[in-house]
Amino acid sequence: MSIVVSIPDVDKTNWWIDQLQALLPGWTIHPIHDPGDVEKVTYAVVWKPATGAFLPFPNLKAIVSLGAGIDHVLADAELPRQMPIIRTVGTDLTQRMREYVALHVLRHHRDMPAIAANQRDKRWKQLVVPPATQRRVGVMGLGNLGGTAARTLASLGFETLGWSRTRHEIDGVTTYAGDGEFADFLARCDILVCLLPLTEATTGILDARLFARLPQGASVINAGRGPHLVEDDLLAALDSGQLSHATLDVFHIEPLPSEHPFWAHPAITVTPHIASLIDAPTGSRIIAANIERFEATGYVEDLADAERGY
Ligand code: NDP
Ligand code: OXD
Repeated sequence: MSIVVSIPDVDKTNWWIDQLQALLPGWTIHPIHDPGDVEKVTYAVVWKPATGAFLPFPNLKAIVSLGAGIDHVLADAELPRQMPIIRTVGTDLTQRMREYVALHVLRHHRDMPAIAANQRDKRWKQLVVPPATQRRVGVMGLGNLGGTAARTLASLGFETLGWSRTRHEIDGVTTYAGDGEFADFLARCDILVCLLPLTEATTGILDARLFARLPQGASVINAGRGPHLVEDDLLAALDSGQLSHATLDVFHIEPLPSEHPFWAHPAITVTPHIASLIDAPTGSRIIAANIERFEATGYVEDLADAERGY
């Protein structure tokens, strides 16, 4: 019985292999490029696997995504059909994301980019902002991460809204569902947070049409996936003043190329896909438990729905 691990960063691969091996002593764990007996490989733990990465393993039972998103697995055109995909989620991931969302929503709410610019110019200017109770924050995606982020924002006093594909009920959050309620939701978002999975339906969702539906001067935080955003539409909306600021954690190309205009844009904050970055000791505990449970029962709660795309 063996497990292969595939992560683009070699140092990280070794870190994860060591952690997983300590937790799964009955298994042999290999890097995917040196898998040992391919017949024995029954699980693959992966982040952004190469196209065709799973083809050498005829007895694979499941793929484990080293994260909540599975878009990087579904991107493989040669992915074996009907292969179960297990997400790696848990309270550490949701805790980190709620911290990130609270930090950046508060930063936009309290106009910190303008205050920081004033400090650079040694300008003493008291900006008056409304209290959180008069600031409307909308969260796109109300799953593990978006649902927790919305609850956190509501607990900070924000007028909190949430939008998802199917209807959700969350205390203190006004919820909207489906395409039919999308425009009403957007019209009420002074700050918009994207925590959607990347699917056919959500690719390019953060575009000129969406920005035009937000109140003028709104700001946007994208911690979902880079391809949710149409980059030129964002630059145009910032130039025209329709948007005041954007905080972006995820990008079409990661790492963000050094010549990319986002790096130096005064109204864009770039963070390097760290909104909720799971560490190997924590993630390995979740993955080991999921592999053991899947091995024993053929089921885990964190199974993704590949047809749905998340
Ligand atoms: P979940 O699967 O738990 O939740 C996804 C949510 O998005 C659900 O509420 C779902 O609606 C909603 N949704 C999906 N498609 C649509 C649609 N077409 N229209 C409206 N709503 C839709 O995912 P998580 O919360 O665990 O993670 C969300 C994403 O966050 C991940 O896929 C990943 O891309 C990103 N992520 C980013 C990280 C970072 O560090 N930047 C870290 C981890 C994840 P419904 O509930 O009705 O099904
Ligand atoms: C994830 C991520 O999907 O880190 O977990 O982006």
